[in-house]
Amino acid sequence: MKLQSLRRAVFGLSTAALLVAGTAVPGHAAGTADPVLRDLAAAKGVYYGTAVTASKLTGTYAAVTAGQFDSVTPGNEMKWGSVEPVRGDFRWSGADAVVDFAEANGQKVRGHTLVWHSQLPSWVENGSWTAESLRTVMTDHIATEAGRYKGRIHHWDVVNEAFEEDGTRRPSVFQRVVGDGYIADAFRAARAADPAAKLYLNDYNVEGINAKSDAMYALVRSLKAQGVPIDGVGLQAHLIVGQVPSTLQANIKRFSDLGVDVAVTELDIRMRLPATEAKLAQQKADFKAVTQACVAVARCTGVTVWGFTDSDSWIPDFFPGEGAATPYDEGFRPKPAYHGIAEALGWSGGPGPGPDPVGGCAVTYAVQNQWNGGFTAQVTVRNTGTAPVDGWRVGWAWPSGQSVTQAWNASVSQSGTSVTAANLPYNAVVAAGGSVTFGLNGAWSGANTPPAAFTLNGAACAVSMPTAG
Ligand code: 9MR
Repeated sequence: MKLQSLRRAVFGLSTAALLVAGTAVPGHAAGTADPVLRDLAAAKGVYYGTAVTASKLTGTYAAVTAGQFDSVTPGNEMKWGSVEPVRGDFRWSGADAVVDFAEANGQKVRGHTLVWHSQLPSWVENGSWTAESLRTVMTDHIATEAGRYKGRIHHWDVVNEAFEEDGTRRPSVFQRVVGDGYIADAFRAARAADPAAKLYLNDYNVEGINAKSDAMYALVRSLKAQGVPIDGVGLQAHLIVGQVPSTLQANIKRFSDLGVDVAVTELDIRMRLPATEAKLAQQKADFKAVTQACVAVARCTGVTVWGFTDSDSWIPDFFPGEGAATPYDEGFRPKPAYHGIAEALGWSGGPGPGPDPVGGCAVTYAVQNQWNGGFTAQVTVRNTGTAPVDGWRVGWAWPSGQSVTQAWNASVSQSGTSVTAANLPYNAVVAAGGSVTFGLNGAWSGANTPPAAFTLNGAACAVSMPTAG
């Protein structure tokens, strides 16, 4: 079915991005045998997710998000400050866009986050509240937001970052005004709003066994004893290269032994720039170790990376001089970390030694005819590598909601906005330096923006547009 072929079409997207960017990055072999993380994860009984930025969900960014991951977390779009910056003034478009994208691509959504001291609107932070009035504002917010997405969210981060490093409660406005009980109140409100969602307590620097995770452990035990509906603990995992806590797996295990699920919710592993081969190799081992620790414990449900590409990471802004914290580089090329994740998920076809395979492709996309609601396009794919291609799949994402209605000289399928065109028996082989052309009719409305990016057997192609629009 189509999703499967979409995933096949986008794996390893990055190799030939070197044609576009013009620079090769050492040690990043991304051959056409690159694995699909979401399929590997599913076979291990976990999910593999990424945080996303709603406004970036087009082109290659959308194709990799849909192709590689089976869960998405809106990086910012569901935070209180995003959805209700002014009391009673709701802005759902970003959050809606992420949920719609996920559903179109067969992905789950981690809702992030209902109650947090940060990115909190000033009307909440600075309101003059009594314990009762702030509790009501908080539970109303939960009812509104979790209610809006009822049945469409697999995990909610109900309360985020409730602790200080020494294990005392963070003095957020909720803690100061409502008191210790705000956390139980928040979980009860979330359960009432969306009974199907698994409800998580999420925090950072709680990956290993330490004072902060001890406090979280004690709280979870006490909430469970009181019958408060908590289902899981989120370990954010904003880590530093070479510093994966040695007690990570034991910590996951002790929480799971309390009767809650555990998820790694915001994994990134930063380094001081520039990235070197040695640091990238260590980072590979670190992503692999974190993923393995989750796979090893039955109640660890999955891992989410906090941005899959270095071009969409919070690290350089918050830690000057540091970065390169995600599994794909800024040009969407998989880094060794990506293969480390795949290996932890059971993949054994790692790239061999030596340089990237010589290969590449160049796509010409021409709209030959366009009328109200319809168009005809011709796609020519040139094999710019030095070896013939035997069997091809060309992938792209429509930027403005187009759909394929008919195709010739290729077998075309579409899932959500993502399209895969595969060879027919008579045109499977494309000689080195040769090309293949296929055509399609499509439907459009509003705009008929040409695709910005194409892949050939998972590798990105150079693109030219002789007849845009
Ligand atoms: O990724 C988010 C970034 O775009 C925001 O600027 C930042 C503001 O605090 O929040 C980032 O996400 C945070 C997440 O919501 C909670 N854990 C820490 C993450 C990194 O700051």
